Amino acid sequence: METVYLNRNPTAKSILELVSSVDDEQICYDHLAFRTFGVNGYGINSLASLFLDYGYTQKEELRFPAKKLKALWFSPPNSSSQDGGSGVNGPLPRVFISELLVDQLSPRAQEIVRKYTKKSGSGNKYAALASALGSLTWEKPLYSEFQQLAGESEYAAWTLVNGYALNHVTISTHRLKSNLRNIKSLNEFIKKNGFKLNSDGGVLKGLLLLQTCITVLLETAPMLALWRYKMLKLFEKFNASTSSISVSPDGLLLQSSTVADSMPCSFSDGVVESVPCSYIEFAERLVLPQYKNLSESEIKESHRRDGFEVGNADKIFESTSKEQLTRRA
Ligand code: OOG
Ligand code: NI
Repeated sequence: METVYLNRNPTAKSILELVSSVDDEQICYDHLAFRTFGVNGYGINSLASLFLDYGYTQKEELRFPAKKLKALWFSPPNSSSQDGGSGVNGPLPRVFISELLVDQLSPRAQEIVRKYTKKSGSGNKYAALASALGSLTWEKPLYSEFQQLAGESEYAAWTLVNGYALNHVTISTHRLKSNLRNIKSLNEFIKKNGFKLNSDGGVLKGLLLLQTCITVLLETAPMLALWRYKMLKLFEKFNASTSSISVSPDGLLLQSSTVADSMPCSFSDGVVESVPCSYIEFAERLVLPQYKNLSESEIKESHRRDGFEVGNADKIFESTSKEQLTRRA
């Protein structure tokens, strides 16, 4: 799966090379992520079964009502045999799999998704194999069908042309050794080298900040200390958002991602058009408050913030959106 991903996504490949040119010891993957159609047995479970059979454990569910998505994440079995290598040869990553709630789409969009999953035969049984081979388990669609889906759900259009391909790998920044272990420094480094990061509209966020400041001011007007504290927190969060980093409400999970690469796709009607492929993500998991007195050398992955966050993920999904792909750097 990683080989297919690196061959198709020059940005992800270059960034991994760039990071290892500075931090040559080991690059650990925090997680791997996949997208699926939640219909006729083609959903999360079609891919999850392989990981479950190899000892992964199912964890929390995440819901994205506006995007009509649901996701599950899986934690890896404890294994120390692989701890020395890089990438897929390193410590086992978490796995994040989402599915489109196809029943909630318009009849026309449902028709397209159901048409291709039906044509796939028993493709869902070989989801992981298809991902590793880089093949779709259904035929290439018509360009008009791709466009129709894209108008309603960019996730649906992405999945129709990319199938079970790895959607992204995530570099675990806190497990790096150089100053890139700080996600902020890593982001600056990536931007300095000419790569574009996924960012959510800065201007809108600015207005939102102003509005929130006024609300907080009104709420806490007689309590100066509290007001100062709340403002400080607000600005911290705002700074993170304008530098493309998503922060979980507890402040312990920090994530950012690149904008997806594009590839020409030959549709079944002969049209060749560029479509979004995959991107690369960065995650920094901070040490949980109850372990903050441990020394640097004592801190293990299990002492850090685990899991995923709906707010962060909601933004990361946009890494393959047209808005991000066509945005000026
Ligand atoms: C997954 C987006 C969410 C995360 O780490 O929260 C995500 C996707 O784009 O399919 O990767
Ligand atoms: Ni991710």
